[in-house]
Amino acid sequence: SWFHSLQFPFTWTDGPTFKKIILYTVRWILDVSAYLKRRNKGAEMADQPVVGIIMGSKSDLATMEGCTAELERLGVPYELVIASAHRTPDKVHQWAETAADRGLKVIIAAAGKAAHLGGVVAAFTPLPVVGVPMKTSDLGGMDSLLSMVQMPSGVPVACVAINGAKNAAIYATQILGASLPEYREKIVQLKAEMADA
Ligand code: RP5
Repeated sequence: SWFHSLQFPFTWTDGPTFKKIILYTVRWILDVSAYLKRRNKGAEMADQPVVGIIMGSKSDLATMEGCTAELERLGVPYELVIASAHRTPDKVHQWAETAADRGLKVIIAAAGKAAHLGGVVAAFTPLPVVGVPMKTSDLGGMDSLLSMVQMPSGVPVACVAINGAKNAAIYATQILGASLPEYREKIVQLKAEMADA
């Protein structure tokens, strides 16, 4: 081969040993650069939100902290926006329409009363939408629950319990875990912890 035909005029070591030194050095450089590439890619992925949380009002935030806390515990990067389907419809439209291209994989939509936010978001994105019906003062959240769960055929919104913020986080992670082993592993761990408790 071209490598074996190289001539080594050096006197401090014989040809074969010198070739080995070069070979090991080149291999080492390639290994280190591959490792650095993997590490940088990992860092980029870690920063990239994969779950998008949207909620209709600031008043939903306290409840939805149960969702963000669980996503953080599970190591799932997320982005969060407050936008209302009836008060700021353009903002909802723009956010939902660009969600998939921004790298999001699942959407969690929290809203109360005539809770149409999840359905509106689902209309603008191919991503799966999980709704969290907020507990309300007048009807206890039954209004939010029925609004979300009764989506007409063709535009589904999955729905957790009234104020089921934590379950929405776990469910979103399970959706991610269907194709990404690192998230599936988080759910396996979570289940093992629950069994131990
Ligand atoms: C919905 O109406 C929100 O999602 C919230 O749950 C409910 C009440 O909103 P605020 O009047 O507290 O802003 O849009």
